[in-house]
Amino acid sequence: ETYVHKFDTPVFKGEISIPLGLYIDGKFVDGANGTFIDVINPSNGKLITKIVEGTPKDLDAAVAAAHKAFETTWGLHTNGFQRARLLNKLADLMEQNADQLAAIEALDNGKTFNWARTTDVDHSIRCIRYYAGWADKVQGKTIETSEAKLVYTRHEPIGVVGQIIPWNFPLQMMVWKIGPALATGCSVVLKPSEFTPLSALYMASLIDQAGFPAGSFNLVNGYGGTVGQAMAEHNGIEKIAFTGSTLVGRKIMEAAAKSNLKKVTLELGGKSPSIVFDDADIDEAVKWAAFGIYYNHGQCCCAGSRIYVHEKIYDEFMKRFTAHTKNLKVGDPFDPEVFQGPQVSQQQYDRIMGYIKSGVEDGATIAVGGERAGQEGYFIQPTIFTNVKPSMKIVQEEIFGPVCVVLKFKDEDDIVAQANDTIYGLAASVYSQNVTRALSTAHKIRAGTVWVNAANMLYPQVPFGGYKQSGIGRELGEYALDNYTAVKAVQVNLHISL
Ligand code: TXE
Repeated sequence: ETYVHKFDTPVFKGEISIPLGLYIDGKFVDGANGTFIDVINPSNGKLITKIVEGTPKDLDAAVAAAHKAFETTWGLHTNGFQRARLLNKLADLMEQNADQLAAIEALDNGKTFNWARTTDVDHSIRCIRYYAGWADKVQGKTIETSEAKLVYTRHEPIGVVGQIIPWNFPLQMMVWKIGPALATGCSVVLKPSEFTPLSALYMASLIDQAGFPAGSFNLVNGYGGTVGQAMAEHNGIEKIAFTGSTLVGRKIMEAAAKSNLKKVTLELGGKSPSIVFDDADIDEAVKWAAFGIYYNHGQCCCAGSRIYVHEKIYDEFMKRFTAHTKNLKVGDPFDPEVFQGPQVSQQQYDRIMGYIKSGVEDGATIAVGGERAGQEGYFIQPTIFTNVKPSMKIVQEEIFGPVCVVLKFKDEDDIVAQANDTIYGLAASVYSQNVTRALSTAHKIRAGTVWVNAANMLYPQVPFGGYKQSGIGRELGEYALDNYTAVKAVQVNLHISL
C-alpha cells in the first residue's frame, strides 16, 4: 500500500508516492498485528496518513532476514567495490529525488523546504557518497611479531545491527546510521521515529530500487517502548546504534547489558554553551549564535542553548541579538520567506511551553518571545531568557526548542568552568578574534565538537559525538567505521626455525 501526497506549494508542486508498510527481506509487508500509527502534520495538527505499525514479531522477521542476507548475499559475501556501487546508486537516486525528499521532511517534520533541501538532503547525499568511498578502503594491518610468524588483522563487518533514530533530522539520522553500516557490509534493521517515518519509508523504496540484496536493509516502524525496546533486548542483534534522549539511551544500555552484551553507541542530549568574548565580531557572533539555537527550531542535539556574553559587550550584543531574533519569520514550512516552522509534535510543543513557564516561575525575564505563534499547529516564537541563574531548570536541562538563555560573564578564567557546568558535552561555540584565546578555550571545553566563530556546521567526514552524558562513541568520519567492524587478529605460524 502506498500513500500519494499532492503538494501544491510555492516551492514544490507534484505528487509523491510513499510506501506505508514495513520493509523486510526486500519487500514492503504488513505488520503482524494489523495496526497502524497516525502520522500527523505538525503545521496543522491534522492526520496525513497512517503507516503500518511493526511489532516485536515483525522485528524477529526482520532480524532473521538480516541474518540470512549476512550469511548468503551480504557481509563477507560482497566486496567493497560492489557495496560502493550500491551506495553510489542510492546517492544518485537521492539526487534525482532531492526535492521530493525535502518536501517529505517539510511535511512530516515541519522543517522548512528550503533548509531541508539545502542542508538535510544535500548533506545526506554527500554522507552516502562519503561512505561509498570508504567501502573498499576498510583494511587491517600486518603486525610484526617475529620472523617465524605472520600476524595480520581483518576489520570484518560486525553482523546484524539495530539502528534507532529520532524525529529531528529523520533523513540525516538515517544516513549517518546506514552509511557506515552498509559500507562495511553489516545488515541493517532500522526503526525510524514514530513521529516522522515518511522520509525513511521513501528512502526504503530508493534502497529497493538501487538493488541492495534482500535483507541487507530492513525497516520496522513502531513505537519506542515496543519495537525499540525489543531491538535493544534482541539476542540476534550484534550492535545497536541509538540517537535520542538520554533517558532512553540508558534503557538501551541496560537492555544490551541484560541480553547479549550487544555493542552500543549512543548520541544523546546536550545543553551546549556559546561563549562570546569581548573581542568577538559582534555581528558575526549574533548571526551564528542565533543560528546555533534557532536552526531546525531548536531541535538540534548540539543547539547552542546557553549563551554567555562578556559584560563589556553584553548590552550591544543583546540589542542586536533581540533585533535579529524578532526578525525571524515563523510559519508555513513551504513559504520561502520562513525561517522557522512548527515544532515536531504536540508532546514537544507542550514540553517546550512547560520549560518557558518554569523559567518565568523561577524569576527569569523573557526578553523576546515566549508565546505560541499562529492559531494552529505547533509553532513557538523564538524565545530569549535573561536574568537567569545557573541553577534554574532552563539553564540546566535540554529544552529542545527555540529557547535560549543569555548570561553575562566577566571573568575569563571562570567562563570555562561555567560552560562545563553541565551533565552534557556534545558541542560548544567560541566567538573571539583572538586566535590564542579562542583555541585555548576550545581545548578546555569538555565537548565532542567545538566551533570557533560558527555553529551547527556538520560534515560527513568530521566525527560527531558526545563527552559525558551526551553519548558514547562517534558517528561520521572514519571513526564511525569502527562502530560497525570487529577486529580479528590472524596469527600464522610459518614454521621457520631461526
Ligand atoms: O525522544 P526518545 P522523545 C531529546 C530532546 C527531547 C527529548 C524527548 O530533549 O525533548 O529527548 O524526545 C525511540 N527503547 N531528544 O521522547 O523517546 C523512539 O521511538 C528503544 C534529543 O521523542 O528518546 C524514537 O525512535 N527505543 C535527540 C527514538 O527512541 C525507544 C533527538 C527517540 O525518541 C524507547 C530526540 C525504548 N524504550 C530527542 N523509547 C537528539 N540527541 O538529537 C523511545 N524509543
